[in-house]
Amino acid sequence: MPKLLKTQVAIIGAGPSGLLLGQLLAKHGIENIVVERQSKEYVLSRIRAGVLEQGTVGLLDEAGVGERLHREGLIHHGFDIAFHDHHLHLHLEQLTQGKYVTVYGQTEVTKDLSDARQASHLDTFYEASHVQVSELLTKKPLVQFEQDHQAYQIEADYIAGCDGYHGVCRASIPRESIEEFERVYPFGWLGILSDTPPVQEELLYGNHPNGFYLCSMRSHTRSRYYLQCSVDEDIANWPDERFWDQLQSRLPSSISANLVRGPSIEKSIAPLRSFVAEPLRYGQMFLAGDAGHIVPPTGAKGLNLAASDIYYLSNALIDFYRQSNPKGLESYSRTALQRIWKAERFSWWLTNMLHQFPEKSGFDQRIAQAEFDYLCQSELAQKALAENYVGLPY
Ligand code: RFL
Ligand code: PHB
Repeated sequence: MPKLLKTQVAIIGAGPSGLLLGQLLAKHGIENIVVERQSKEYVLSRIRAGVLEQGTVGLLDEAGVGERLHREGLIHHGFDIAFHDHHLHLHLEQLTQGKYVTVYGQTEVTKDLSDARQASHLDTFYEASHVQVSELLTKKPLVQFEQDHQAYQIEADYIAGCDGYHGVCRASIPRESIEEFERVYPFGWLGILSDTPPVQEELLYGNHPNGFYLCSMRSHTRSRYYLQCSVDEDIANWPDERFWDQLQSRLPSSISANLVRGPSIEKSIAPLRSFVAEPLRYGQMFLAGDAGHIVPPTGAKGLNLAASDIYYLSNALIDFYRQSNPKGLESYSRTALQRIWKAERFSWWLTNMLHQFPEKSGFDQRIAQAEFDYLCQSELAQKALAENYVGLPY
């Protein structure tokens, strides 16, 4: 017999979307249960995003988890783009009237949220198997799962599908009730993390004839680097020395001498895709974060979009429970999608300018070069890039 549980909002997924939603709802006295397929250790070991918009930081503050972020996060007032050997500095503060980004790993964001959830004794089921959502068009949607050979059934008012791109929530929506838009890129990012000082103080995105590269960081002593690689690349072919040699050869000559090599403490390949599902609601279930959309990481928008979805969804649920006002829930999908598509456009555009496309003609390469030249010469073009990079308003 399944154990029967009741809650107001059942949240599927304990990534940043699910945990942030749970925390914001709990602050307003709204009951929620989180169900996660993986173990807590696995979730907390994933290395992903690194750049937070001010809106994301504000939400984390509101959720009560901003203390360590403000202590350890690095404020970045700008970043660089290199195109072959040409170099452009984007001064975010000047271009956006005072805005900036914070470099603080998604791993740390997830840890802070997870610690706060544990401290508040909120129900969280890790290592849940056979997770299913059903009765979505009724007033009492259900979540069923197993944990430690015990079956559970949660009866909720709403389900929040925060279970990422490969989750069960979007997959449970009948095909005729959802439309999907997708672009898959013919390359991936090979990333390494190493306990070495970053090659420079701010981030550097570069396009080199051998492919894209990104120099990022987690702290003054921990670097995160990425190289464009082919989608079917075998990571076994990338011993550390090959990675460092390749990165060094792609860096502008003025910078490459500063590269400090060291053993990698993590190495992984991520495919790149643009994807949006519409609408982000099916009956009593809402999709948020990567469950509803994916951007290539070039614009650092994935985690930040997840946060803006949660901003709209948490406020909609709070209005519903506190003031019986369903308007936010009714408009959630439309409102969130407007911001999502703008971030999709930006990430697609930056990806196109900064990567080598194997199938692209000489014409396309000249266009990418012209895009970069225009950016170097036009303050208006730089302002548009900076405005998107620091995050469009909610
Ligand atoms: P997540 O983080 O994928 O979490 C979903 C959770 O749901 C669980 N799950 C299930 N749980 C229960 N039942 C099921 N059937 C389930 N199926 C899945 C999963 O185990 C997981 O724990 O989605 P969420 O919370 O929406 O968060 C999205 C972000 O993780 C993602 O957008 C970012 O990491 C993207 N991203 C970046 N975003 C930025 O804003 N700035 C960046 O600098 C940035 N860099 C990146 C990135 C993503 C990358 N990769 C690996 C794709 C760099 C990389 C390399
Ligand atoms: C990262 O530090 O992992 C990172 C930074 C900027 C991006 C993508 C990833 O655009």
